[in-house]
Amino acid sequence: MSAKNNGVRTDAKQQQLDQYRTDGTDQPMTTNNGLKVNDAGNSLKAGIRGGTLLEDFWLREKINHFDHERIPERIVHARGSAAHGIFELYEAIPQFTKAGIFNDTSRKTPVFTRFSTVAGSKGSPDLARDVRGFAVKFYTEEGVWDLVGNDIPVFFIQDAMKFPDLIHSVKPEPDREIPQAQSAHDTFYDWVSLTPEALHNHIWVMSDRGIPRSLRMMQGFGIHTFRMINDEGVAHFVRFHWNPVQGTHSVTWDEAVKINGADPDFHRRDLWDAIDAGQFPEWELGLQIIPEEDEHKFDFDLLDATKLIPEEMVPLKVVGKMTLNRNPDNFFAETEQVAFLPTHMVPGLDFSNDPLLQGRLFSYRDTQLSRLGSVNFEQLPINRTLADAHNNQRDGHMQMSVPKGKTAYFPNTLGGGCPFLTSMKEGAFESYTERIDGNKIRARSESFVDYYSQPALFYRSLTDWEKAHTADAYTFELGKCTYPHIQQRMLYQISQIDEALAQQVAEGLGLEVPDSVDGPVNQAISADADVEKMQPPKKKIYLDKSDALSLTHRMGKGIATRQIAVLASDSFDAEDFTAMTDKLKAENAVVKIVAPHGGTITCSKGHEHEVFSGIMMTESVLFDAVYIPGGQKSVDALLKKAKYKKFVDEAFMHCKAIAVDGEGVQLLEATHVGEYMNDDKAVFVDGKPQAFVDAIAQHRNYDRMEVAKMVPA
Ligand code: HDE
Repeated sequence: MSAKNNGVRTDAKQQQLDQYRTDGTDQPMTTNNGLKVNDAGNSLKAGIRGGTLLEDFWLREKINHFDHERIPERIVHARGSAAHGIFELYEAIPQFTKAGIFNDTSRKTPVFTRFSTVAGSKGSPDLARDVRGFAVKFYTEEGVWDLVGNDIPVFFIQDAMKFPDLIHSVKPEPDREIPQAQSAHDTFYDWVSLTPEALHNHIWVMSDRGIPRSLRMMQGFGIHTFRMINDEGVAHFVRFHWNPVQGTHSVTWDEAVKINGADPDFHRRDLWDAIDAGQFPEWELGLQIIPEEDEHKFDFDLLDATKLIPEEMVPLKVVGKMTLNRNPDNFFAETEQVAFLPTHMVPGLDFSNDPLLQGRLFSYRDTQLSRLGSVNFEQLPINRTLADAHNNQRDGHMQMSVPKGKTAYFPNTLGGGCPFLTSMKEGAFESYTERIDGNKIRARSESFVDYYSQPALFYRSLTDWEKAHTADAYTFELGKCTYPHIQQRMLYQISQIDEALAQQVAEGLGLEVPDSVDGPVNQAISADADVEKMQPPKKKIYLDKSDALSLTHRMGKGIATRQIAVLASDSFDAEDFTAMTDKLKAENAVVKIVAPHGGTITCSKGHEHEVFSGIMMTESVLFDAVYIPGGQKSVDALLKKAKYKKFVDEAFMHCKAIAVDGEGVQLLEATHVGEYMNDDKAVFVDGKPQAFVDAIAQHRNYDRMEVAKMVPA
């Protein structure tokens, strides 16, 4: 029983799980039946040029297995990447919860975390403008706890009933099956413009948050309000936040579009490479804890998943840290077969009545049955609990355990009353005893009817460059819509968030912002709804700004894992190069030489240096910053290839840090950067390694944004 095994260390348990990892090194090839085989390339034939024999069980097993290699991809979140790691607790919080994971600071709880995009298929590019999934499986000693969240703190809808409509509208349109992994099309905006509850999540996606620099540089949120319950049965509401130690950063839309072509696996590769290099990504877990009695003290409903709780109103209590430190051994067995379920809960935590969460509690087990094909999916190695599991569930496809004994029912005497029941004091899961007093009703609470206050708060909290990117994104997306009535209705909805924003977008589209729309602003909730009551009231301003919402306040620490392109050719100046790259490497940045050709180049001291990529095989958008060492011969070679100028211009246009030493400045002078380099706080002539490092740590110099628009890259 799990209660008895709670003392077992997870490391030993982890080894138990690892027995399922196989390794063919030094092993003979066999059939699935274990027969050694001597040929992997020829079928069994009647004569050397004759027909293939049905008898060839080895051929049939191999082809038959291949024919069945795919399982249905996830309906949403199909494209994903994952890693193993641990969660460590800084401080026990027994006053809030009895959950073991939040009480024992000596534990290193294993985790498996999968990041994903929502809309695209499994093979879609990583830099789609989208919400990102952020799902964490904690293998706790009391059982698996899945915190299945996103990188944006609010969701599109308030009630599970609308989820299929949301997803059908954003997925490729069903007649032509286009566009792939894009929200920029008619059906999506038809739906959003009629569903103002979606506007808050939507403005986050239109902001830089929709195109993260790295999966390692995203926040994560449980979104819903959950409950924590302590030993005395006292409950607190809680919201979960993951904050990346490396800061929260994004790319620009122009980069996103180009990265999708240059390296569609950019995020997946970045996560893998960082872990492979020992630069383990870390997130701190913060809790917003609210006493039950404060449930109604806010200007919004805590059960509404389209509302965030500003950190200025309920500060985060940081309680622990997740470190991802091991890449999966096998994508399919782990990342594809992992099954997250919001119903995977542990004692001391519980759900709230958020109607979106309540719907999810049904959906995920259901979806696993169709994806993984068996009720026994929790027995797959990646899904197994570290706590022992015993019950009277039996049989089904692919039963992997061999239950012993005569009894598969309860109560029994023939099985000695086992598996036996455990009391709550002994660690059994306990649902919070919540008093419910109400009518059975299919309706939306009026406390959910406020659609513009929080998108407006979000927009007000952005800096000018974030606002400008957001306006550009709306313009791009609506520009892809072909029905003027959808564009107009959307413009009206945006104007309710912020008039100036709507004007800007309208200008880009060559349209006017309408003063009103035909019919109710909020439609299609229910034919019997009191439509008047469901129309948005006046915007509330309970906070002027929330700094926590702007990326400028989420810079993080250092430049570890930042990709620095060194543009150089033979005879580059070894001294400049060494001074700069030693500094960058000391900060754990990744230095990559981009030369006119692959292979190696030789520096002024005659040493050979490995080239990361020839200039024609890479793009500036794949790097965070650019360095050009001196050396006349080297710079002359760079000046002969137009792609180098494009590389530098693009880095400048994307507001990245650029440093040059000695003759390297000639390349800048040959580009548009030359015109502006003396006034730019992130362009450094004559090295200045420390200043360069500091500028990279600031991610981008967005003060340059207006100037950069003049660069035709
Ligand atoms: Fe999901 N969601 N979802 N979702 N979701 C799935 O489950 C669903 C929602 C989220 O890496 C599916 O195993 C419904 C909110 C993530 O494997 C499916 C509703 C949040 C992942 C499903 C929601 C999420 C999923 C598809 C409305 C953030 C990927 C495959 C009631 C808090 C997990 C699967 C992974 C996956 C249904 C709303 C996050 C179909 C019905 C809100 C991160 O079951």
